[in-house]
Amino acid sequence: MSRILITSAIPYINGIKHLGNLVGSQLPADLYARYMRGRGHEVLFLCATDEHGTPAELAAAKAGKPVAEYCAEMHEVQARIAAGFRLSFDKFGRSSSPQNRHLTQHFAGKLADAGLIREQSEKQVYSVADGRFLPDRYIEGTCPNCGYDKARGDQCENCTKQLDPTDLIDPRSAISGSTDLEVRETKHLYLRQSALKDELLAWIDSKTDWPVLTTSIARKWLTDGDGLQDRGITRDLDWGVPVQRGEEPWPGMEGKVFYVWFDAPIEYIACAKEWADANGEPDSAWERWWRTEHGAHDVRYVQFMGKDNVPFHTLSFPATILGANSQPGEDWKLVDYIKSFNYLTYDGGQFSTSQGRGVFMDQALSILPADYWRWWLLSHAPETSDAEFTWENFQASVNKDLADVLGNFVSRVTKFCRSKFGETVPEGGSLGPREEALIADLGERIAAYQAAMEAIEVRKSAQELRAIWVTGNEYLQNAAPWTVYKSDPEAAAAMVRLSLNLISLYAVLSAPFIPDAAAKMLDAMDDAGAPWPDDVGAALERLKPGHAFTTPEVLFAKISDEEREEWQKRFAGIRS
Ligand code: B3M
Ligand code: ZN
Repeated sequence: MSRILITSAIPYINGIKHLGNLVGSQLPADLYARYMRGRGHEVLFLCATDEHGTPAELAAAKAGKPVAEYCAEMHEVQARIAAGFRLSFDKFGRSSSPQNRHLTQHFAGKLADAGLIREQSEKQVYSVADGRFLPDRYIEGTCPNCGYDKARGDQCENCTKQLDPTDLIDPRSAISGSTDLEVRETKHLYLRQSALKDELLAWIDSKTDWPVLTTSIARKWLTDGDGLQDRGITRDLDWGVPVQRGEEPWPGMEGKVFYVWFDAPIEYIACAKEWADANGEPDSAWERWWRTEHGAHDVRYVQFMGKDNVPFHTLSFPATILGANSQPGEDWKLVDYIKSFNYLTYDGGQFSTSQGRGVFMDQALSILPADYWRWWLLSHAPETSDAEFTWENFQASVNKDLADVLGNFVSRVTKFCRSKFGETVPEGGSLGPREEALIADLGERIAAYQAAMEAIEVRKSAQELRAIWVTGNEYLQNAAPWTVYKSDPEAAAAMVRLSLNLISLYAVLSAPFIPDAAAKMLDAMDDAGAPWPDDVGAALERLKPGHAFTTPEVLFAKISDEEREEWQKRFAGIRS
């Protein structure tokens, strides 16, 4: 048994995420967490809301609410929707927590002690019309790197380059659209990332097993052009973690806060403390996950994120960790594996939060149960390239994979058994060559499924799982117990017994993808707690003759053409 720490990129607080966000971080992280728990490993799965910075301020202003109140409400909304999608976080924390404030100030203090923070007087954009400095996202303009004309002050979402607001060409205020902008003097803290460039490059170079998507983005910003630049880590905002040097005030920095991208990844750590605190556990309970000298040396730490978040996780956050670790007594864990994703597109265009285009998490759950979405999204995860959501494809996958293959198997077996033998596992008969072949085949397929899951190859895992379902269907089709029953009821009983056991086995294997259906299947089989089928033969003899079951309701309803067309229309426009 090993210990696995899993984090998903923490979603911004400023609204409900769309399915593209979900499939790029939280959902595959959940798949992996559920799988690893299923294999008996000790897992700590953390996520949180990312509550600071301009996105939160802007959204609160739009909602006409004080920002703290807005964040508290939206955190509850996001937590409820996450629960609806069965995201099995051990803790869904908040980056505005006292724990994160404390840790963020702690890291800044250690980085300063290490000589990795410098002060810089700089000229910053001030909007005369808005009466305030315009940091980050309050400014839009043209990217100096790729020419994209809607680049934000913190990053260009087109080419992923990290930017500073003054880098933008033709800047305008995102609040008022005003171009009446002046440059005024203000003082900020900079993280000297450039001093860590060689260390970071060596670290990335050592990650030969990482997805190319992850390492290529990291290498690009480490080696391209002027390479890794120092980053401003403070802002002239009210909402955020107040700038302090550990417990001490930071002279000259009064009234400023840390930049949201400085404190957000530190929330991965703070979230573990939030988790321990909520359970009344001492610090040692979370430190054994995060501090190498406190027991975390053998923890495997895996992060999940969309490709636009990769630079912050391969450069900025590791710079924070490496820099702090140069100080005595600091022993923070670096990530061991970063799984990143391309984008999911929607019906020929982009999903867009700002434009309200696509299907959002709450809307998805309002029309169909979580499992339907989980299955489609994970089996079409944008791993090696972007993937497209279309309603036709969604309908086809749900109807074929879930209803025709898995659902149909469960329904046929249980109904046939009920009609011929009653709702108990029948006795008599024995396994023949066909069953031996099935067991051997399943053994190989399950090994392939496990290998894909361990490698976090999400699409491939889904294909392997589907192949396992198909194998059972084919067995049933060829064995045809309904025909055999007429001449040899004992032989038919053995086939049905094996098939009923197969339902439990399918439930256990499928639970990481479709947890609700898996729970229903185990419930029907009265087999909650069925273990991972390390030995397929033994797993298929677990439910003994005489064991009672119930015939489940339809597991997956098919999506009709009328429904598909109706949803296609309903979600064609822009969310208001
Ligand atoms: N909140 C971006 C996002 O929601 C950002 C991720 C932070 S991870 C530390 O996609
Ligand atoms: Zn760009």
